[in-house]
Amino acid sequence: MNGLESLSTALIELDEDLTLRLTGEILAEGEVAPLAILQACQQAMRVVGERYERREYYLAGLILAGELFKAILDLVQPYQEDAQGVEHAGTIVLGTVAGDIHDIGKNMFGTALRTFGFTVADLGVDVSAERFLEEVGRLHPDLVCMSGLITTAYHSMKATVELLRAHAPALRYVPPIVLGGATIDEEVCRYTGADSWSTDAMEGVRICQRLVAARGKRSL
Ligand code: B12
Repeated sequence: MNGLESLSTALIELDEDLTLRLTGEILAEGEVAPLAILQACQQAMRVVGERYERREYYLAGLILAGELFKAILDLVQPYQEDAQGVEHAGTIVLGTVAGDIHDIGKNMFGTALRTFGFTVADLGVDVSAERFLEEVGRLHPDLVCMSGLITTAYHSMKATVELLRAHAPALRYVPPIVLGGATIDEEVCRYTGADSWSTDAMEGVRICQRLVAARGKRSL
């Protein structure tokens, strides 16, 4: 088993000490890109979720997995490139939608966006459609990005898309809307009426870059 596989197994087994020790060792060796570590851990989180679904893990397992992933992020962050010298790529309003408090993936995506020069207004979690509308009206961003992982989130996303579009005349411009989070797919995207979606932070950044390029970026 290579280092990443061992790390993934340790995270799936919720072995706190081993997970943090292996993360530290892999980072110190410097042979694996920080992003690859996070991608492996993201896959491991899916397995934790599946075990929860099969009732092999309980809520405490989800909570511990979340805490472990945050600790891994803290260890990996200093090794990631920062945005120094990167040209302003556009402005994004980001949030986890109403009824949903999952924020690990949203925060990772926000960090990736900033690394590539985007200015991100992160509204946090459990963000109502009205709050999104308020911030879009205030900031006139290039894009709106919504994160959500539970079924309830799909309805909140749809309600937010509809509210923003209903206010198109007052806003003058409704920016493209991008969805993300482990359980989002094409069907959810179609249901909500959003413009694009991804379950991967880096792919999400590329989608945002393409959408901004298609129209030309705006400044705050
Ligand atoms: C950790 C976790 C929790 C933690 C969250 C801690 C936190 N601060 O976020 C806690 C314990 C709080 C939790 C609670 C619950 N959870 Co939970 N949770 C998970 C778990 C295991 C991992 C989520 C995670 O952090 N993944 C790692 C991150 C990095 O991945 P990610 O979120 O997908 O993000 C990546 C991409 O999607 C992308 N991305 C993220 N956002 C965006 C946005 C845009 C625009 C773009 C482009 C990209 C993008 O970038 C990230 C990096 O690549 C998932 C399982 C899974 N499949 O992921 C279940 C899961 C999401 N949870 C689930 C459930 C059921 C719950 C609860 C209802 C449990 C309960 N009975 O209370 C509650 C809901 C609480 C609520 N109201 O929100 C289910 C949802 C099923 C469903 N379809 O409804 C899942 C899928 C588990 C399962 N398989 O059953 N959970």
